[in-house]
Amino acid sequence: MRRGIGTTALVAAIALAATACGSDDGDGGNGSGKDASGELSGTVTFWDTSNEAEKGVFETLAEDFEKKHPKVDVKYVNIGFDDAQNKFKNAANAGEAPEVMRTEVAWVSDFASLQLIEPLGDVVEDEDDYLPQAWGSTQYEGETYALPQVTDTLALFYNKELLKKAGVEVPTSIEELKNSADAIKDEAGVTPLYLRGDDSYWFLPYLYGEGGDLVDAGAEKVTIGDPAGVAAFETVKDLLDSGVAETDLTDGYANQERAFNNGDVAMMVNGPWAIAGTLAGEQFKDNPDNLGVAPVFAGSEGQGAPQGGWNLSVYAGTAPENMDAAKAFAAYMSSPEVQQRTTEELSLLPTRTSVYEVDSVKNNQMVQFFKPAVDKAVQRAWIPQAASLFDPLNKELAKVIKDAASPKGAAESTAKEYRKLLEGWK
Ligand code: TXT
Repeated sequence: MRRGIGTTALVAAIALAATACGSDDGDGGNGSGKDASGELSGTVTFWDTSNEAEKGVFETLAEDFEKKHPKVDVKYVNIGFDDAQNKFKNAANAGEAPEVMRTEVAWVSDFASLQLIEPLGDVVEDEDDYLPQAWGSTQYEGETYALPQVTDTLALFYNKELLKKAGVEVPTSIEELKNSADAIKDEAGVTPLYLRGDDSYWFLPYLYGEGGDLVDAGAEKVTIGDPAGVAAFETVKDLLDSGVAETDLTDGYANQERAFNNGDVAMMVNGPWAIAGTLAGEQFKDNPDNLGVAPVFAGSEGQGAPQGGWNLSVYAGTAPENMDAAKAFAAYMSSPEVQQRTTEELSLLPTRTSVYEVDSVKNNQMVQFFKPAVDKAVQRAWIPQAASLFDPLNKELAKVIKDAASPKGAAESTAKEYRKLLEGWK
């Protein structure tokens, strides 16, 4: 298998550095991570957060690294997404974190600010091959702390047959969604949209659609409490109260996937990580062309979807004899060859410009949709608190859905919690 340029250059650089260090024992005597022949060696535990549909591919990729480096033992552990951020922090504070961690874009600055992950500026040989928006999430205080793996955003997944049965077009705005709702309910006999009520990441397109955002990091200003924030909560409440959308306050991801895959709803908002699971669903497994993907509908002030994605970071407490192998593994999982495989096998979006030039990637229908979408995804504030902004927002969104808070009250309460998290922000 052809190694990616990045990987070859990296492994050569590490081997050269090791030789320069005069390390030839490989048993960690002077922390080289090289055996007598200069071959990479060591043990790397990799905590992977990929989902059920993805994890088989990521485990195989980890095994393939061992085939390239027989003296490296990679221990693949799938830990799922839900509480992975806390799990890593707790493990790191106990000195037991994995050498390599699949790190969500909002976790890098958090882990780096706590000095839990290793600077990786010496590892990268081809920084200019990364998409700027993906690279941006790896930076903290001018240093590189992670290597990009996949980038993503939210989009509108729709069931072509159900919309055709209703005689409606794919809605490009919330107004069009509302205007087509009766036809979808009456002619196709399903709820038009599943709206995630238990995860406020899915609230962001409604906020961006009203011209708002959670914060203005440049101005160190909390903005969720502004009129756009109120309007976004009002939009969500209106869609649910009018029956245009349905939701759940728990298990939203699974409920959304089941409702859409079974044809109980015509549309859902989701990302590239959901493609594999959706195409295995009852409505699409025998007819993949029945799945359509379009930009998330616009609001009254514009259209927008958030940037998400995943990087690889290396635990700062990695034993010296394992550090070279950990860095080489992180670089491999961020390499062109691995990114090409995760697109070919899972339709995930690469973070490297060079990979988009490969025919199998260029011709992937989901890439053809999602690449323009990620190129215009709304950049988020990669501040250490970025991840923590969702907990208060989740609580207020649930209150609005349960009629336990007004849209205005929810927006103001969220803003108040943010000002506690972001000391000194206006
Ligand atoms: C804890 C944020 C977005 C995809 C697989 O892994 C909380 O539980 C925080 O970061 C957003 O970017 C996108 O790729 C797929 O492979 C605990 O109780 C925390 O995670 C996230 O920042 C993601 O970019 C994978 O692709 C607190 O004490 C926080 N959780 C945001 O998370 C996208 O992530 C796929 O990921 C603790 C959480 O809020 C997240 O949305 C994600 O979809 C993944 O499965 C301390 O504060 C509540 C929220 O969902 C969206 O789900 C998930 O499907 C924070």
